[in-house]
Amino acid sequence: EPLAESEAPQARNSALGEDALWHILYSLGRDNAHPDKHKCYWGLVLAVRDRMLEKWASVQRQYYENDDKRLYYLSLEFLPGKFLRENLLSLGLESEAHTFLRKYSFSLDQIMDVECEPGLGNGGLGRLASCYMDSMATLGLPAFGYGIRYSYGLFRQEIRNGRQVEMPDNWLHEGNHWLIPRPHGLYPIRFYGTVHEWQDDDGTLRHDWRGGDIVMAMANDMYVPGYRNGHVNCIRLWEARPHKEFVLSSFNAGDYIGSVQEKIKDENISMVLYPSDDAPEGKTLRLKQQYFFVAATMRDLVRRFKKLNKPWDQLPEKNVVQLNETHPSIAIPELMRILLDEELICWEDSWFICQKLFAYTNHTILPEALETWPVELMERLLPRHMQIIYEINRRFLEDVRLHFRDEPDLPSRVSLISDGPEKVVRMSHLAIVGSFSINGVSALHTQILRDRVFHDFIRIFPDRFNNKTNGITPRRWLRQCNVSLSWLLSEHLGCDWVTDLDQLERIRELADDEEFRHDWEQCRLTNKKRLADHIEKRNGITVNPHSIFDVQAKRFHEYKRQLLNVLHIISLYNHLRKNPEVMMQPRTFIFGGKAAPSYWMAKDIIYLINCVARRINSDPHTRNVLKVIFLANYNISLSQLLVPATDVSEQISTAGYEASGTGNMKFALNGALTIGTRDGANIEIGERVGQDNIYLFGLCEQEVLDMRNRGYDPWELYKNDGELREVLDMINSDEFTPGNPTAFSGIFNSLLSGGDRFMVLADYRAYAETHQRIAHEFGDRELWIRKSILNTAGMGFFSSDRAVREYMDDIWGVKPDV
Ligand code: 26V
Repeated sequence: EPLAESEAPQARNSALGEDALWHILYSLGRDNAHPDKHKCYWGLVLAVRDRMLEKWASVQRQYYENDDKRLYYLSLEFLPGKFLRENLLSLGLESEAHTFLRKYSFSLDQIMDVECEPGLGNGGLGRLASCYMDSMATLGLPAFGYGIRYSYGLFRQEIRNGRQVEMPDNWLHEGNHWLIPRPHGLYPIRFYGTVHEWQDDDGTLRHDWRGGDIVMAMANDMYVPGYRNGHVNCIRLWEARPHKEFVLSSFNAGDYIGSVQEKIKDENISMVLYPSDDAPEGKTLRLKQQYFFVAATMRDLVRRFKKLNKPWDQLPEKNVVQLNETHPSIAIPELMRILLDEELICWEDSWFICQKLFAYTNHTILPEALETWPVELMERLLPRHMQIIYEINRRFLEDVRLHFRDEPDLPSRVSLISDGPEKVVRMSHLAIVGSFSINGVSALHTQILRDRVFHDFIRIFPDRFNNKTNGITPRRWLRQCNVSLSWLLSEHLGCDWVTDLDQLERIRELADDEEFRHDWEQCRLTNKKRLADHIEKRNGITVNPHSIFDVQAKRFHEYKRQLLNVLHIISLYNHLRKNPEVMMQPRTFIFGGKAAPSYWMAKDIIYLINCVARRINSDPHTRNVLKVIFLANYNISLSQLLVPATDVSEQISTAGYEASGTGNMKFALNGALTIGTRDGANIEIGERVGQDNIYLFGLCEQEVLDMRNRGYDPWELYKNDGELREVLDMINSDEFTPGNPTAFSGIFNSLLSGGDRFMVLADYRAYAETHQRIAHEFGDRELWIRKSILNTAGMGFFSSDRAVREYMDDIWGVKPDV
């Protein structure tokens, strides 16, 4: 908690390098005479950390003194990427770091190899949380991130014989000094147990949750500096620790091994991130993770609030909680439990406080991704919460019946509990009923929430729904990952674009300047060569940096339609083999992404890509014009290499399925042209960069619905499109898997039989034609570079600074404190 002014630490005034050397000896206990790159890295980390900590301490004090309203951002996932370069940049310490490293002949790039990346998220949702944390610090908001310190992040992906193999990501094996453990002041978190009823002096019925198992929650803090503004915020990640008393009682009973086993079981809760970014697995451990981190977080919030000595009704005036998806939505009944059972506040007042405190962001409309939990499980694991959920529901449905008398079906549709063979709690309904704000993440997505997914709720709570189109941080996704382009931009614009991305508009006129276009192209080429080197090293394949770098990098999912991309690549290959004399624009197709370990279809698609790649890359007739690369273990670091080197960005989900996409923004910001469907934020990107500078194709969301209603018949397309048929027949033969003709029959059937939900073939022709246009226009260098510049120029809107400002003004009501 905030230090009193007199105890405030003195700001460091020694040189960064001096401190690094000091830390190598005194903090790490290593000889600092001739530090190797590991020592230099760790020494630097500690020296940078000192500078963040002193700022953090003074910022905390400031929040307290200014009685600021605080934002709590609750997320089961964060994907911050590597820290060192980002933190040096934000703190303005880059050149000091270079000076230090030069003394020992290391570059920052070499040093960065030592750092491992925290993979505490699956993809878009976790990365969004990190972009927002960066913007909140840069805007100087009193904001606190909360999540779990998983011992194992998302699995490391290896490709063996073309197939994905999952390896554990033991990211903490060397320790991690960016994370500060706080072993003092742990919170006990209860599971299972029973609810006891009692009457207070006024005869009011009270509840008390007792017994069960206790697990301790320990904080690990990660710091997020704002960009050159002296501001530092914190992401608090909870780690599960064994409960001492519990262990002791078993010790006394003489069961030594048994008690140690219990201890290990408790630590399981924060052991590993669930590696699926859709279909929730419905496992008890996952629900335990959710409650564990939420309960510890709410304890922190309540503890800080109590120190202010304010009446409870001011809790929502001094705090706001943003729920990243429904994963932390158990926070709503948890706060109710605290207010009702511990603070003895009446239901009406407690519920009033809750509904003013919480806000919920939805990130998906895939029905299988909407979270539910069996009532039976909830009743056992969190008996008091289940009672509270029943009561919330009872009162809510009573209200609904009263206001919508002529709609007898409405209550069952909006109920927090669904009937069916197994009763489940619908977490999205809980989050909607318990929040004052519900937002989608792109204009189209929010519209779909209004029209379809949450249509009933729009009528019940018309004022709660709003849109906040996603954004990305320009610090990591331009300034840091694309140094050459950043310099060029700053040369013409000054440096303010880093925190005011709308400034990029001013390069629009430079698109007509030949010299600028030349410089632009050189930057892009530098980045492409760097990627080509990486591909050579990792995949042993030489690619032509002048070819079109066409990239699809994202999680593997049928709705994202990596298959559409592969089908087209195969047809290009066929075309080339049949017409060896035609000149074709050389193309390099690059894939990256992980499949959930139990998602067999997605893993087959990865296998197909690798088989097609092997075949095409080894064909001497086509190898100068066509290459297919699968980059293993796609993560933030790899993305930072890929994004600035991409010419064509593939954003080809079935319209209506991708809530927003944020990769689409990263590529376009760095001057890639998008080939995309009218889905998620692609639509808004088109509006900002101009329709001439984006390649939108295929069915729009309404057309997808219409076609589904009319009856989608992929066989018809198969029969009528000879080129497509040939490709599909190749997949359904041993063409890419000699001797094994059924390797891809699952994929073949998914596209043709059973009416493919994602309608891959429906968009095939439009997609292929659009690619033809792209190849043609890429050949016109002036035209292409102009379009590339206009993409960057138009992307200012997609800064996470803009997005966070909208959240701040429309939802949170917090103010910058810098
Ligand atoms: C996540 C998880 C995580 C692990 C366990 C099971 C489970 C079930 C559902 C979900 C929902 C994930 C939703 C998600 O990641 N959505 C993505 O969010 C991005 C940021 O808003 C957005 O850009 C992507 O379009 C959207 O797919």
